[in-house]
Amino acid sequence: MKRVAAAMLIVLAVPAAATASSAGQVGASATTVRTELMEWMVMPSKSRVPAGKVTFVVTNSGKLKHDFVVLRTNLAPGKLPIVGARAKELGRVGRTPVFGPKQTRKLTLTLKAGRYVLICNVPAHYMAGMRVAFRVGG
Ligand SMILES: [Cu+2]
Repeated sequence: MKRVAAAMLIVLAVPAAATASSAGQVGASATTVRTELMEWMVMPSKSRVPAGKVTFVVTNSGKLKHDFVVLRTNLAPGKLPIVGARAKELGRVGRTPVFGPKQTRKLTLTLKAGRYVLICNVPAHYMAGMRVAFRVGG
């Protein structure tokens, strides 16, 4: 929350015209999105970031093993096709390995503007609710 508040103050301090031009800028430094995984949720600290480098710092706050998959898709989070007990990873741009409780994995990706869905794709976890919409740019 502290980081969000600081970012809002910066935005407020910059004149409107400058804000508009900086919105299209592909940042030299990565935007950090802290993300928690648990049964049965994927909870990013931000739901929207500028296009460019994004570092997901993903913590497993649950009791089971999870993974974290980033998909670029216009489909709604709950509408991905299912194959067996997993979501079909259409438009996948990155993923972590499966990792255990209380562990953290970092995933740095260069993301284009568009709609994304963040999921855990351990069998049955996507269907149980481990999915969320995410937006880049625009
Ligand atoms: Cu999971």
